[in-house]
Amino acid sequence: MTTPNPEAHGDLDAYWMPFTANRQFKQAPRLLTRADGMFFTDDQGRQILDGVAGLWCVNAGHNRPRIVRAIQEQAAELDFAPPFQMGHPKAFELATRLAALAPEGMDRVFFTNSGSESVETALKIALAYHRVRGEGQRTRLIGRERGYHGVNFGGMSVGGMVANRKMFGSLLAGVDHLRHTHDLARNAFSVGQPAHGADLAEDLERMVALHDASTIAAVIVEPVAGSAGVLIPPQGYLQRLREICDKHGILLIFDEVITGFGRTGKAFAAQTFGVTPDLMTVAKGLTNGCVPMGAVLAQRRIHDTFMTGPEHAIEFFHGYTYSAHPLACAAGIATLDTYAEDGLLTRAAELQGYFAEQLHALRGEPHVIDVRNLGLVGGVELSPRAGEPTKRAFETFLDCWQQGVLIRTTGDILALSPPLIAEREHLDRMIDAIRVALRRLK
Ligand code: PXG
Ligand code: PLP
Repeated sequence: MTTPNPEAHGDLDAYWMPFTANRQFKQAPRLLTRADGMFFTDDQGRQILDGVAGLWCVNAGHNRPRIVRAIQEQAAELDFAPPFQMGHPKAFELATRLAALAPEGMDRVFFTNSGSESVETALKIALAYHRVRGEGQRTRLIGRERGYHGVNFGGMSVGGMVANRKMFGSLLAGVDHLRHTHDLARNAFSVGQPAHGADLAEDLERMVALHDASTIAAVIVEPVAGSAGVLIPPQGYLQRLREICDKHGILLIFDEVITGFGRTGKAFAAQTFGVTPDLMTVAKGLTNGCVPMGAVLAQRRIHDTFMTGPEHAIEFFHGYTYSAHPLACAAGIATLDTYAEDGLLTRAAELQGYFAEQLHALRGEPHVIDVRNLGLVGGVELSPRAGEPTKRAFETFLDCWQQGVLIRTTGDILALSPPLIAEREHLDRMIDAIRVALRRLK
């Protein structure tokens, strides 16, 4: 393990770190100082292979010249433009480019600054949409157990990760949750989409029976649940959710913050699974993680529903100071150019066969109770150590870090989501590091 040496790092006290064991971290800090391509460099000068695209966001790899240049030039040209009642050309350009990538019909784009803000925005669009249409009694929001939709109050309320919810009071009223689809008894070691669980979508019918469809505004799910531990949707599940939503006039929101921008083998998971939602939230890969930015993509019919009333009146009372920030727009355009130039939005589809084969070879290693994959997303679930849940996964993370490989953990699940520029040798090295770590883990 890294030798604690706080003196070498200056004062670490002031920074209250997010989603981090602060005291443990500050005893043995892991500090990244540079990044290029598939690798970080740490403050000891070690090369660290990035197995998680930063935090599921650096899909084109680090330090891409086109994106760096775009940000530098934009900062010198137009540093800020107020987004309310004003615009700048790159905001319109990026929206048009996104609309062209999105599923058919999802061609209206609202900009935010993160995945969390995208979720709040999508929930507000859903509520306001029904109200504008004269169905203002549709106020109920449905999420799913083990869902992650960011950390703001709406997203936390529809989210389903207990640790992220339990400290924060009563949350939004009028929220209910579908059951999650994780079922090791029936689906362990599935390659790609598991066979069992489409029936769980029928939970939505039960909610309709309980609350009545006329009270339900929207359902929000991640097409592939990331933060809760890489849960791949069972075959037919998302299709069934779509059908039930259509039957009852409920909006379907896909939270594509992780799955967007090529992670599953097409631009969006909606396209991979052939299911088009009404609203889609994105962030992360939108700017390759280089400048904070998110967006909500809406079906044109939803946007157009708002375009009523006097023309001088604001149609949707929502927005952020930094919506469509010029630096973010410049980074976003350059990112989409980079994805197109390198064919990255379909690269996961090319690599996923090899990735699946190597990842599933971890079956049989100590403590491994499941391996899951889709596109360039991988999950390895470990049996928890008795009385010490999450420790096995965290120790595996630390061991991999020592070996020069960055992975993610959540609970006792290891997650891999490498940049889409990964070569086979990078995938091999990530998986080998996990294998080595598991073999010496208690
Ligand atoms: N929705 C989904 C589906 C996400 O994965 C968010 C919303 C929130 O995005 P922001 O940009 O506000 O963080 C996310 C974020 C992990 C991990 O477990 C994943 C996320 C964030 C932090 C950690 O690896 N996803
Ligand atoms: N709080 C105050 C006092 C503000 O004036 C504003 C924005 O003007 C906000 C919060 C919201 O900030 P943002 O637009 O960056 O989300």
